[in-house]
Amino acid sequence: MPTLYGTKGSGSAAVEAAMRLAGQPFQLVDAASWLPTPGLEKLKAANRLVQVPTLVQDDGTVMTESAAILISLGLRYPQSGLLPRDPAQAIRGLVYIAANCYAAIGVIDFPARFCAGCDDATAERMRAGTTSRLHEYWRIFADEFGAQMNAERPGALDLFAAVVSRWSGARAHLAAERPALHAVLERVEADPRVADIFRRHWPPK
Ligand SMILES: N[C@@H](CCC(=O)N[C@@H](CS)C(=O)NCC(=O)O)C(=O)O
Repeated sequence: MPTLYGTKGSGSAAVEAAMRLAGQPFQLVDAASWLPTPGLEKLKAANRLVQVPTLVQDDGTVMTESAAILISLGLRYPQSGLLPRDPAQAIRGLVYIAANCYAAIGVIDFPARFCAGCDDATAERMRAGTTSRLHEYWRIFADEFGAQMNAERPGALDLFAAVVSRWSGARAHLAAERPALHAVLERVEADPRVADIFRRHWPPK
């Protein structure tokens, strides 16, 4: 059985949901760079960036990078509907989220990695600037990819957008600035096939 390394509220939620839609069982190991769990050493061995999601296949093959994992699942399990029949624009959307939105989260979470001799005030300025840019990325995503989103039958792009927009105030920003996309994301999370996964990662307040 494949092993998925991840933890609550992290990007592993998108891969969990995708594996569910693909009908593929997997073992979930609670691990993340900031969590001293028993799974941490194995995560470190599998992924030198110590990031989740990390998916290790039965044969030991390691898959990292959310967009690549989701695309590979969509290709391997075409009946899952994770990718549309002509997947080019969905792949573009997945890479857009990974390259822009997810990367910005890395700066917001760990500013000192990107700033030599970073002091607290500089880290805060980096967070503020990157958050503002992140929200712009989401407005552009709504305008460029909103028409491709499919709340009726969520695929990889829908799941990834729902998960990554959970962070750094993006969802509230979309509610105010792009309510149509916000409504679609809420419906994606409520899909009965994956709703329990979203509720476990982000329990309703
Ligand atoms: N490029 C990776 C980014 C993954 C990532 O940053 N994951 C976060 C959790 S949501 C993480 O593990 N961060 C810990 C760290 O960078 O130390 C992807 O697209 O999957």
